[in-house]
Amino acid sequence: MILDKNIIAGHNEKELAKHQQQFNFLSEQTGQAAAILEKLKAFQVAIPSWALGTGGTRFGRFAGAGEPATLEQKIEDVGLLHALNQSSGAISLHIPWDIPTNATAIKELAAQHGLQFDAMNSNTFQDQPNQAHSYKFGSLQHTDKAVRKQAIEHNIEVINHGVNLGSKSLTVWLSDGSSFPGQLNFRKAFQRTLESLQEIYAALPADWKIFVEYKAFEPNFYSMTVGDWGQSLLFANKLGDKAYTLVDLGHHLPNANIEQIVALLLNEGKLGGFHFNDSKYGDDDLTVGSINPYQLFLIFNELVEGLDAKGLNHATDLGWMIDASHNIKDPLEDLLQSVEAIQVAYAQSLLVDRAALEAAQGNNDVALAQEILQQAYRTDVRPLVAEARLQLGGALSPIKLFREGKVRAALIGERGEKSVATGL
Ligand code: AOS
Ligand code: ZN
Ligand code: ZN
Repeated sequence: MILDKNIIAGHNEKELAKHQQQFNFLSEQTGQAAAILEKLKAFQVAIPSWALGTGGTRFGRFAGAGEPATLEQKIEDVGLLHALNQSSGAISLHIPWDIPTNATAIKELAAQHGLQFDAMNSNTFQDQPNQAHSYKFGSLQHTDKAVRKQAIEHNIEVINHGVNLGSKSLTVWLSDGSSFPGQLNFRKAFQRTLESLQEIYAALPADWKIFVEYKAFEPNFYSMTVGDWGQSLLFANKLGDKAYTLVDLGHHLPNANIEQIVALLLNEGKLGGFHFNDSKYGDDDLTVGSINPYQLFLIFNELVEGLDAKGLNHATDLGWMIDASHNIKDPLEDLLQSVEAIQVAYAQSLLVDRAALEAAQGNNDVALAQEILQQAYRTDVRPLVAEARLQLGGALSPIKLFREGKVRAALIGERGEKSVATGL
């Protein structure tokens, strides 16, 4: 174990005095630290297996050093994150990148690190070696029934892997669509996709959910068959109670009001969960909270309001996942930043004076409503998030300890400089 309890405790000892001062100040200022701490401590964010290596772009990939080459090593990486922040207690796997050849052993290894298996992800956007049919023109939407069948069977295989690991959900992201006008009959493509999804849905265990992820563009550049939340919601509604829409923050057209989308999906009982990331232009390129933390806060503000209104559990009733990977940072540092950004937005949204906001809304007091939100957003809640980590046995300053503890160097020592992660 690269980071044992003593190393973390030693780090915390050095940081404690300064932390205590900041935390006490914040507690006094907000007067509700205890309640927020309990919620923060219960809140876990799943780490995607494919974000543990440096991501590439179509212009190339600059692999990091000591990346996890096997599923076991990916679990070890998430175990390190979880040891540092005590808030990354789950991993989301992608098949066929992460096929668990011995599910029992993999489950045991994950349990040793305190990890659970979050949503399983299927892959029908790439052709795999020895695959009979190509996904060049789509998978679940394909005009050829044999291609659709292959994609359906793959998804069912992913469910089966997930069952063996104790996962409870399947995320389906489709690259299906068209790149040129005239290429596709939209109505028929939708219908074929629906029928394929229905076959996958029929194979879902009773206590599973299926998340239908949407994306506005790329790799198809004229139409995407699940291109926005409306299309996803149509599929989810037609499929049934176990089907939900998944919101990836980077998958909207510019300036979309994501917080409003989220509020309405949640109200319909059809919000399944999130792929958190941030972007300046599109997709899931950047670290959560790195570009638009105010948007993230506004999303959490709707989530907390809606979950509470419906009597739902913040920690367990939605799927909280990260989906981001970029080229130039150490992926583990990047993920520590992402988890912290999510926790900060969550804590800020818990600070919002709900009663006052409701009153301001009722009185159409626009300026006051805005003041109430910004009062919460402009509060530096990082000491609260750090205190939650401390109470759970994590590190007060995870990235600092990651660096001082020379974690990457230790991983390179174990795996070698040239070890490269499978995946994107
Ligand atoms: C693709 O753009 C989607 O965000 C997927 O959720 C995810 O990134 C993919 O499944 C991993 O390759
Ligand atoms: Zn995604
Ligand atoms: Zn994406």
